[in-house]
Amino acid sequence: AGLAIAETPPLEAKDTYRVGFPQMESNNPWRIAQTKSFHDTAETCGWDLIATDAAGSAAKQVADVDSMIAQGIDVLFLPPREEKPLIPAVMKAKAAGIPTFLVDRSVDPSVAQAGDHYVSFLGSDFIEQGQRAADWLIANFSGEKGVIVELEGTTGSSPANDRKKGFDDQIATDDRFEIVASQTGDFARDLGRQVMETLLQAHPDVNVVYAHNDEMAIGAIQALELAGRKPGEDVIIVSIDGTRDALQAIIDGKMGVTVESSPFFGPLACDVMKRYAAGEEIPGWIKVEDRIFTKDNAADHIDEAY
Ligand code: GYE
Repeated sequence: AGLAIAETPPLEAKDTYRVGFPQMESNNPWRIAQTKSFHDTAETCGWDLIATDAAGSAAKQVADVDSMIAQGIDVLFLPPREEKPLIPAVMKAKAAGIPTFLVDRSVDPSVAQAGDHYVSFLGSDFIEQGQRAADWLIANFSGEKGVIVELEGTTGSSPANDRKKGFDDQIATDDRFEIVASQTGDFARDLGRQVMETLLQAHPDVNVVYAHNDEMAIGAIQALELAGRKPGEDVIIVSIDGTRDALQAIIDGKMGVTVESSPFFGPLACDVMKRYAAGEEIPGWIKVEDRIFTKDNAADHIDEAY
C-alpha cells in the first residue's frame, strides 16, 4: 500500500482574494484590535474581506464559516473560539477546497492537523506564556507563602488550556506557592471581576492573582480595590496580553507583569497567504514571538498599545 499524502487545498496566485475572517466576539480590546488589523491589511493586501462577529457563540462562528463558504471565499483565516466545536468549520472549508489558516487560537490536534485539515496555525506558544508568567512570579515574589487565585480564559479554548498548563506546571516547582482556586472568567473583564469578588470571600488570604488575560486581570483589580485590598502592594497581579489598560496598571503600580500576546495578525496573514499562493511550503505552526512588559518598559510601549 502506498503512503496517504495529506494535502491542503491549493491557492491560486492572483491580485485580489476574497478572504473570510469570522471573528468570535468583539467584547474586548484585544478582539477589536485584531479585527481592525484584518481590515487595515485588506487595503494593502488586495483582500475583498468578509468579516463577521459570532458574539461569543461557537455555533454562530461555525454558521458564519458556512455562509462564507457559500459566498465563495478563496481563503479562510479562522480564530476558533473553542478547540472542539470549531472542528466542523475546518472540515467543511477543506471539503469545499478552501485553504484555512488558524489565527491566534488552535483546534483539537487529535482531530485536525496542520498540513492536512488546515494549512498552518499562526499564533503564540501559550504554554510558554504561562511558564513565563510563573517565572516572573517566582523571581519577584518576596513573601513567605504565595496564595494564588487563577482566572481561566474561555473553557475549551486553546489559550485557556495551555496558559493553565504552562503556569501550573511551572509554579508547582516552587513550594512557596499554592493555587487555592482556578475558575473561568471567559476572558472577559466583567466576569473576571465577578468571579474575583466571589473567590475573595472564600479565600481572603489570597496574595497573588494569575489571570489568563488582561481584561480579567483588570476586572480582578476592580474587585480587589472594592474589597479594600491594594493590588500591586498586598496582591501581586500577573497576566497575559499587553493591552493599554494593563500597561497603564503596571505604570500605576497595580499590576506586576503582562506577557505579550499580540492581536496584530493582519500583516502576518497577508505574508503567509502570499507565500502559500506562490507554492512555498508553509510550516504547520508559525510561532509569534512575544515580549514581556513590566515596570521597566511599560511606559515605552503604552503609545503603541490598544
Ligand atoms: O489573549 C485574549 C483573547 O486567543 C490569544 O483571546 C487570544 C486570546 C487573548 O480574548 O485576550
